[in-house]
Amino acid sequence: MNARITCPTLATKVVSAEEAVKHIYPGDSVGISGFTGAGYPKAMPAALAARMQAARDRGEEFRVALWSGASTAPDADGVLAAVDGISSRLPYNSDPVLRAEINAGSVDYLDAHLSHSAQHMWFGFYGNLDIAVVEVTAVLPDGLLVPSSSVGNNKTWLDQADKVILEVNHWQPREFEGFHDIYHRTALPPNRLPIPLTEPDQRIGEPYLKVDPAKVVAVVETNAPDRNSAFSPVDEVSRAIAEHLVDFLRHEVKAGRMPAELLPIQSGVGNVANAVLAGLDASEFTGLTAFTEVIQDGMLDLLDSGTLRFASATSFGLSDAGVRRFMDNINAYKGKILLRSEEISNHPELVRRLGVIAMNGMIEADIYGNVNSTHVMGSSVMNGIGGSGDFARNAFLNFFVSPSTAKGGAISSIVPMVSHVDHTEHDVHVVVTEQGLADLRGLSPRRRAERVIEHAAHPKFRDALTEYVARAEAARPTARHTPHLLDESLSWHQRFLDSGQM
Ligand code: 0RQ
Repeated sequence: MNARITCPTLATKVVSAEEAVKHIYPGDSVGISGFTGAGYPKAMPAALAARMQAARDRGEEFRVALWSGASTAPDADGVLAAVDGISSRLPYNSDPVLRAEINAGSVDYLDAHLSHSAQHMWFGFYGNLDIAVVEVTAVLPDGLLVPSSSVGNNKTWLDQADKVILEVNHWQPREFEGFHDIYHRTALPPNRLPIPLTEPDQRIGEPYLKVDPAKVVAVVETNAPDRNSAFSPVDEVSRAIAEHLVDFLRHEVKAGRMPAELLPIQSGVGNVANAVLAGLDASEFTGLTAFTEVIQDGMLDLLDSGTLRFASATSFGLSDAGVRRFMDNINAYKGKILLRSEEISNHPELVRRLGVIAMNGMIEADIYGNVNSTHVMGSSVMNGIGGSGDFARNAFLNFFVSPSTAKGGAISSIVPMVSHVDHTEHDVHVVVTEQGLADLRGLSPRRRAERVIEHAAHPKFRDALTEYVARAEAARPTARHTPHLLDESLSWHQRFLDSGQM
């Protein structure tokens, strides 16, 4: 028997991807594994895309609703989007082909808080899940599943789907067994109990995923790598952002608001977030923990240097070099990393209890502290809210980071009014750009505006922002709590659309 598939019942179900894909029909809801380019099915998406193309060649429609943990990769979202095979998508996407289809209006995108996606499935808000396609590392004799490089929503998809296709990926290290903590006690209101996690490194579940073998219609073997994109090298701007942020953490420790080893950190996706991790690594901080979503290259650096002693997440988001480094030293990382379901890694109850320090990228912030993480010029989605809302709203302290300008200086990331709101002024604590850091805690809207303009806006746009507030205050003496000129508040965005310059 195959060393990776030692369950007699499931071993009899091994077939080719071309055979397995016959279980997926037009109009199905398909729940796939995958989170930031890790742990997504490697063979089934291409086989499904080929089946869709063949149907299209016969003049038949073949699209599916695609659900995942978060983003996947060109050989999952990408191949399906290329044949226009996705009718709707949740809860997060970063694939450029699919993004273009969403922004062209041909795909319905449900951009959801990641902590909500599993529970909304359980609540029945998304309808029936016809089939789950989940990558695993191995199938054990009793049918237990060793998860692979991400957990995401796999537990929920396996529990809830009518049918299941397993992909056993021989490329994933067999040593993954023991890297996961799967909490199987999901309960629905009014029967929910507290989740018994009080430390980032605590195990509250089991190392395995479970599936009813009767639901498994096929097992497919693969041997293919995860595909994550590489990060841009840390530049001057992101280094300055990281320095402001790390300095502020020092200040908070000195002020007695957090311990010397900080509180558990969460770091979002993107180049700037990765640079912030590099900034922490270069600092004197040591013995930190992470309660986060993604282990990116920067997190491995922190673990290697001892800056970080433990990381809880739901996925790896490593570059090719990062994957090699992890694989070569996998046993040294055992006990320092745990991957959990995203309903646990991002759970508001746990983020609040642990007092997480949340650090996430943004597209833009406004002078009053509202943050847009997802939309360019109000209408085009970039990636999605991901876990940023789960962490930001419930964090002990949150940071939103971005260069103060975009597109070569044509766009100010600090605007009179954000063109889309993901995180409201009530949620946002600290806005950081390369210009400086605006600590908005405990401030009224007008005081926040002063601080954001002075500390975060690019000098080129500062006067115009200050003047905007002054004119707004003068215009309506009885409306000075959050002064706005409604006919002008989004004029910066319109000017960019009209002229290419804010
Ligand atoms: O686009 O590459 O086409 O030029 O946005 O910008 O500066 O490289 O920043 O890689 O850190 O990503 C918010 C997108 C930032 C990310 C975002 C354009 C800019 C460029 C990227 P181009 P940068 P980063 C947990 C947390 C939401 C999800 C989240 C993100 C591109 O952090 O997706 O936080 N966050 N999840 O040119 C127009 C502006 C712009 C702008 C930047 N003001 N106007 N375009 N850009 N600012 C992880 C998960 O949940 C999985």
